[in-house]
Amino acid sequence: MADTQEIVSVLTESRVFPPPAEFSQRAHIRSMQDYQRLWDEAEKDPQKYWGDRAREELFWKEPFQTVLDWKPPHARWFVEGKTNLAYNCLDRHLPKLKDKPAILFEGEPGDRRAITYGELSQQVNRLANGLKSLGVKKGDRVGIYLPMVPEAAVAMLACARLGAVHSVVFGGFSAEALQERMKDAGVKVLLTADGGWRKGAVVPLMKNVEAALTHATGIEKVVVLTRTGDGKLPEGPKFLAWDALVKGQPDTCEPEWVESEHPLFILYTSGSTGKPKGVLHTTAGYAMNASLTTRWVFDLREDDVYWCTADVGWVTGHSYVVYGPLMNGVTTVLYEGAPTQPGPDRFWDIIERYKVSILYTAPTAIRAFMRLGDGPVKQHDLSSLRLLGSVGEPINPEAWMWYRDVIGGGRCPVVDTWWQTETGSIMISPLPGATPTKPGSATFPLPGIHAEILDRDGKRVPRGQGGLLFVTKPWPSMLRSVYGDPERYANTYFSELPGMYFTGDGARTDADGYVWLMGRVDDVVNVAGHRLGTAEVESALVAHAKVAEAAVVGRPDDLKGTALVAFVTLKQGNAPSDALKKELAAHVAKEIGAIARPDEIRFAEGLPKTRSGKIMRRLLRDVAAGNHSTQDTTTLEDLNVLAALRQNDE
Ligand code: 7RM
Repeated sequence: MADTQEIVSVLTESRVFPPPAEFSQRAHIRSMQDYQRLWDEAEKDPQKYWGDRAREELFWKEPFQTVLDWKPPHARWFVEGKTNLAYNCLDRHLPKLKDKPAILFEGEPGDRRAITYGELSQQVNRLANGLKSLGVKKGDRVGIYLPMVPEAAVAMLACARLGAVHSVVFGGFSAEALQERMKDAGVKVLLTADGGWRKGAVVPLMKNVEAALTHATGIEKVVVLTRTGDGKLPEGPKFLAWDALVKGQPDTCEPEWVESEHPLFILYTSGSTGKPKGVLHTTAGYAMNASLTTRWVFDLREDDVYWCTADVGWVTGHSYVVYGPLMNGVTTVLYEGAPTQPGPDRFWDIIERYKVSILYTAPTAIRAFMRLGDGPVKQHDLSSLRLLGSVGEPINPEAWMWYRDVIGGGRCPVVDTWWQTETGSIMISPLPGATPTKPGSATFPLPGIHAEILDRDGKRVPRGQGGLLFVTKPWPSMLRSVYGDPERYANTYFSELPGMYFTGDGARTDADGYVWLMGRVDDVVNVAGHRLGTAEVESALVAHAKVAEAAVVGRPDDLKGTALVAFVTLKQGNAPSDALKKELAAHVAKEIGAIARPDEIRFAEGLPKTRSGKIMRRLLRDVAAGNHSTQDTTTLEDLNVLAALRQNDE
């Protein structure tokens, strides 16, 4: 791990946006005093604070006696309690919300379905009964490899109803990645589809499943939803049509009342080595935190139409497309396809038609829209929006301002939410009715979340100075283990400072105590003795009028230790030139200081990204250094991008 004792933070942001008065008046948390009161309560008596939240947030079949049993690094929350997550998402709402849309679905080709809470409940129960008929029991692992269709949510909820452990694999992953994950998780039944729609083409899910099954996986049955084709199944006794499985199944299925710590899901995430980690989450603590943070951070109201654009294959899709919104009884929008299919205004069209009130998306998408200009946005009435959220990577102030002004019409608070697959739910974020925001800052940890910026000896770093982001006390939705590898769990997350969760991120606070994320600590570079967060240099570059996107990495340098290499994509209508390189270098020097001036600028048509849109800086480091990477590229969005970057080698 990088030594980040003195990460130099040079980006300063002086704009502050207090929450609009009308927003605060109606909000769940209305002022910084309210926030502070909750924070103090949680700090003073965490057992009481979390115990109260758990009782308020969830239906308990049997109450818990012990709020927390903490034997670092192992936590057990709400120990004796029993509950069921599907019951909390569906059954308890039915008396009031049976006819309210739970899911508004739109397929990429334009097909639409509104599914009420009552209908969703029926579908979940039928599938749960179908899975039972295949022998799926409490604790069995079920794989889910589906496009973004309502059945993905149905599948997750059916597993939760039975106490089966789901492991969703993003539909964009390859056969190889799927096989590796299914094998590691010991999946018995896989729920998939013939295909899904993405960018006007079919994603061949079934083909990938067949390829995965040519290797050992342990999968006994594959249930296939018809989405894109004619419903023909592959040959063999393993395959079964989804429709046939649910047909004639009773639409009631008694929920399995599971212990609080019963495993809920395994979700694979990349680590610093090639082999992905199976992050394990359990039931009650996860559910409580997902429910609470969705309501507080997005300030949910009964009549909200809420749209989180993440795929269910990512943790954001788990917590903020499916479980969080459904536990709160709101209407959640599910869109299958690409943001700019068939045209650059698809998102804005969806928002206008469904009167979306809350939009939660990723900086990479925001920058892509910015690159297309304001035109496509202006064709639509976005006045239904009242709140905007961002997640996945640091959002540069320029994109934040564009999001606020152009998408939000200057009226909607922006919540920049920091969290991870491992944390299960949002950890650092504004509360939109309370927190004055600063573009680019995730602001403050939520009540009860002890996010602290420390040096390697565990000492708090002074304000303004960068350090390592730790969570120093357990929280209910924390991961419980790396599936099948408890040692890796302890080593990856709890070995930097004993008993404290290490996030892998660098961060700083400013003079007002606001938290600024500085990227992964392995993205920190040391240039001529100065440590810089690469995100800050990127942010400066993106602030230039001609730049669409930028990724900055270090390259070994005889003189400076590390030289800065910037990969830059330009906004439409701008051509690469040596003059522009000079202009950009000067711009960074002006924005941040000479220490941050890139030593080399390379123009690119695109940047290599993971399927979830994170720039793969490791790969870029290899390209910058002229190495041919042998790294795992299974999550790379477009291998052509990488080939092109290598060809540009001078
Ligand atoms: C939810 C999610 C986690 C990593 C995390 C950070 C980065 C996420 C923000 C952010 C700055 C944010 N889970 N990250 N959100 N960085 N500001 N608001 O993305 O497991 O896939 O990624 O993403 O580096 O460690 S994740």
